[in-house]
Amino acid sequence: MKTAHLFAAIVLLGPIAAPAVAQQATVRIAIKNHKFAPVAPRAPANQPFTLVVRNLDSTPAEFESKSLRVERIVAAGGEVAIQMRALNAGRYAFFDDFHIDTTEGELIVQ
Ligand SMILES: [Cu+2]
Repeated sequence: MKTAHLFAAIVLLGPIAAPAVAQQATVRIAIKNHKFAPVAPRAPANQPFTLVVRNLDSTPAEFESKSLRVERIVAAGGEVAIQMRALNAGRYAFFDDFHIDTTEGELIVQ
């Protein structure tokens, strides 16, 4: 029965989940020496995308953006993948809430 249930779940989820993942863009941002790289990453407008924030520093960071409504702690040496909703074209400021003085970035959605 377990095998049959698993098979049924794959059949149900497969066609819906696979195309959505394949089409979605991934935007990557790294944090190094308490600075973002790139400082102004670009993302596609009007479509959901995945934002991956990788922290290369040995201290935790908190990726935060008021306009994007995101606030996520990124462990030292860690990485988070944030599912973003479709955004209008524009510029969305972000920062590391644990190192506000040195971190400043802007997501350019176009
Ligand atoms: Cu915060």
